[in-house]
Amino acid sequence: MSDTLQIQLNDTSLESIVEKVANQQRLTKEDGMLLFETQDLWTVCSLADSVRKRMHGDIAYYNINRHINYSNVCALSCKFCDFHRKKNQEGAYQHSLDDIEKEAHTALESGATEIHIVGGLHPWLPFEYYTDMLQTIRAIAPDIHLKAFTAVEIVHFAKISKRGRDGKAGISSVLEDLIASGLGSLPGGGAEVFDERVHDEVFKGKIGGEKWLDVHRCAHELGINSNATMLYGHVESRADRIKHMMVLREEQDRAEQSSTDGRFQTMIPLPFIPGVSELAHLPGPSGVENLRTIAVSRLMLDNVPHIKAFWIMQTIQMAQHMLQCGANDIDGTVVWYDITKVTTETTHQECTTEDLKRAIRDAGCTPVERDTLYRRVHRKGTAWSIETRPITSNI
Ligand code: V47
Repeated sequence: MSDTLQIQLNDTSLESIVEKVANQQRLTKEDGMLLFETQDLWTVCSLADSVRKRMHGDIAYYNINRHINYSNVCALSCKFCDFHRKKNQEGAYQHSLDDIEKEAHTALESGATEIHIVGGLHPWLPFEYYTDMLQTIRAIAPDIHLKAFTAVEIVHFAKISKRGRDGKAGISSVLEDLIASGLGSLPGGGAEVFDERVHDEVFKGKIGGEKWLDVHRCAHELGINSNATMLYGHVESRADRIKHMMVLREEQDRAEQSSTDGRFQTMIPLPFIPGVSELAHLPGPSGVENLRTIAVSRLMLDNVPHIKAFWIMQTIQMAQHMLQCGANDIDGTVVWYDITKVTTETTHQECTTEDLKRAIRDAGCTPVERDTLYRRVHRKGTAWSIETRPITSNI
């Protein structure tokens, strides 16, 4: 038994990690590998749970949101993706601004605090389509936070608006236009795994880790927050996952040491869902690997406040387990989601607030409705207001 944390160790090689966690010391990449390789999963999850409790007490978050996938037409053909279609291919779609307007009205009427917008790299839509989309929603629902466009889309916008896809100036100028149109923060998508071998094997043609980080750095410098994802359980190794986490941790350190206001708020490990992608022959990660990856993320990313178990990809049942293994957020009501489908064939993937709250309570936590920036939402039916003071988290 460790003196400092009441954990029954089955693998004594974890002793020094237990001490470090108890003393709030930073873990090394070697520690990270040990956490991935040990048979003592119980200790790994218990340690992550202790960190989650220290940071957030018994609070776990959900939000009332809606996802909009505006188009699945994409110039890229990432092997893990079964969302993308080529123009004129069966199933290809692109939503008009009228569709977006209807969705904004529905979001407003349902009391959503966030709309999460992402799509493929559409080869022909002009940049104005995206600024118009944000402005259209903003005009209908000025209080709803718009978390929109992955770093991959931002680089694509710099290219189609002829600001150059390589320079930081072009990226910043695109972000400035989007912010002026209503953008509130960047979602974490498109990071995949920061490794060149995996990039070349699975998502060649897409921006790599450095460019992805450039976009998020620009966003942070412009004062908006962002999230980070890691797509795992395909052809990457556990060492690649640790490297990915170390890169994110360093980037967050850099942001903290600089005078920028924006930060990574949330890390979202995304388990590869084979679907009918080109990698459909792979099994995808097991439930146990999913638990472990959430726990290791919590332990390694000591400077990122939130770890999200995205219920759409993890399932609500696994997300509940994850609330006891390091996660403190399960995302929201979602409603429409087209990128992955785990338990359904349709894009209608919705969880009611009652079900989200019950799932959180059953996992032993207290559900708190948050907005995108992790401020408490006070709600009376579909009317809501935000407590401006952030909820304390001991990072
Ligand atoms: O960028 C694509 C991933 C991402 C598959 O920021 C896949 O709060 C698994 O980033 N299996 C989009 N993953 C989702 C995303 C996200 C989700 C929830 C919350 C937030 C947030 C961000 O999904 C893509 C890609 O990395 N993805 N295909 C697949 N077959």
